[in-house]
Amino acid sequence: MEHPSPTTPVGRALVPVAAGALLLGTLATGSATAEPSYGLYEIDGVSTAEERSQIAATGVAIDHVGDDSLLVTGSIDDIDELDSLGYAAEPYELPETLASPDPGYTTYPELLEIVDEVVAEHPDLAAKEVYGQSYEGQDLVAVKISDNVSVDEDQPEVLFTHSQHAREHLTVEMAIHLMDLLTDGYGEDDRITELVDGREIWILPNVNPDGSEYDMAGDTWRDWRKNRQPSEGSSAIGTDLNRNWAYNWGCCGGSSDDPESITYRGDAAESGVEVAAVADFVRGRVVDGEQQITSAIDFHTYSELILWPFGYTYDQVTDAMSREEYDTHAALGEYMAEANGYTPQQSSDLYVTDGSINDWLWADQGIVNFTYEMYPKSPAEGGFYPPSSVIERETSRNEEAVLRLLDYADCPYRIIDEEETYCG
Ligand code: 0X9
Ligand code: CA
Ligand code: ZN
Repeated sequence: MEHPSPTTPVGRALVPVAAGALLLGTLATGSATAEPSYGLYEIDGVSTAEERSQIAATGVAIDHVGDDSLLVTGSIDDIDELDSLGYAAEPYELPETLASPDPGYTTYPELLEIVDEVVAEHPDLAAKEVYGQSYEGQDLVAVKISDNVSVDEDQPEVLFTHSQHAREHLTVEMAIHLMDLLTDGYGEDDRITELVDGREIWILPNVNPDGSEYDMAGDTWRDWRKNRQPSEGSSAIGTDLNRNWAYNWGCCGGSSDDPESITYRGDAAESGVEVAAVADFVRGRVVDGEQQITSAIDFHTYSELILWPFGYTYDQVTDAMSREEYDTHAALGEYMAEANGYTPQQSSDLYVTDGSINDWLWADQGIVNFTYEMYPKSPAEGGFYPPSSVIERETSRNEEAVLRLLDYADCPYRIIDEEETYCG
């Protein structure tokens, strides 16, 4: 069933729409419809991770952490709950430069064409694998990049996942940039040639195509985060895929059990069809009892951060994360951050989340892994919707950082000089 767009059609991509109009239009639809209405709010006087986690536990998404303030996306109900906790949230207007859907960003049909082109141009280096279907039945595609790409060679594997969150379109551009870098750079650049020869690289360029398409399909961006799957017993649409992973799912107040919430964790762990498909794909990389993927990055926007597990707890060391394992994540995260200028930290330093991909990839699969929160650093630079003119600069910016992860993929523990213990 289709629901009317909350905003007045003004002509796709031609007429920039002021952010205030978007916000008011969104709020005006009320909270009882099947399309929950989310708004952007600022909360002042918040400076600790504990306060931020308490705020996130109401079901809002924390979009940005400032020195003494927060930006959140949430429903009116969430804002009422925050008010009763003593947090005053004020509607926040994005800068006027926020554009309506910008044709410089790649749509899902365009992405599928690009994937086919890359594979056609580099048949020995790049291969496409359909690893499942989205809720709406679109193909979910993975691109493998390696020498002898059609053979499953015994080489360390690296995973890049993109666009769990629909509105984080710059992450899809990052995937395209990596595909081009690793294929066009092969035979041109010695380091890239060696890495493509010695690794098997999996790029999942958009794990939430239904959400992306929905976010782009209106006359203004829709600020959509979740997938497009209905929930049991509710007319609300969408699961926050990065709260739906099967490690300590829903454990710790880091997600919402309300289908209307923008951080809804889903009806059960892996109930999100796209999460189940990616999780099956990852489990499928276990060969002879050994997970082939050693390291991974999950790309998000925004705030310019490199984050590592765990997100469900503030503790660094747990039964599932030894001191050396933690130190490996921190050292690799810091080493990559030197290259791109992002801020490295444990993900719960920001706020507690549960059911995130980071926690599952590490605790369930033993994969050393990171979340990148890409450009911009602040909402004033466009938040989730920077102009497409930044794409080339902000994707190139991560080349060296990504190559550093690929360098260490033979044995991430090498970065703390523990390759003999862990990889010997
Ligand atoms: O909340 C998320 O899922 C990620 N941020 S976003 O603004 N892209 O939605 C951050 C995930 C990393 N985990 C934690 N911060 N715990
Ligand atoms: Ca190979
Ligand atoms: Zn995200």
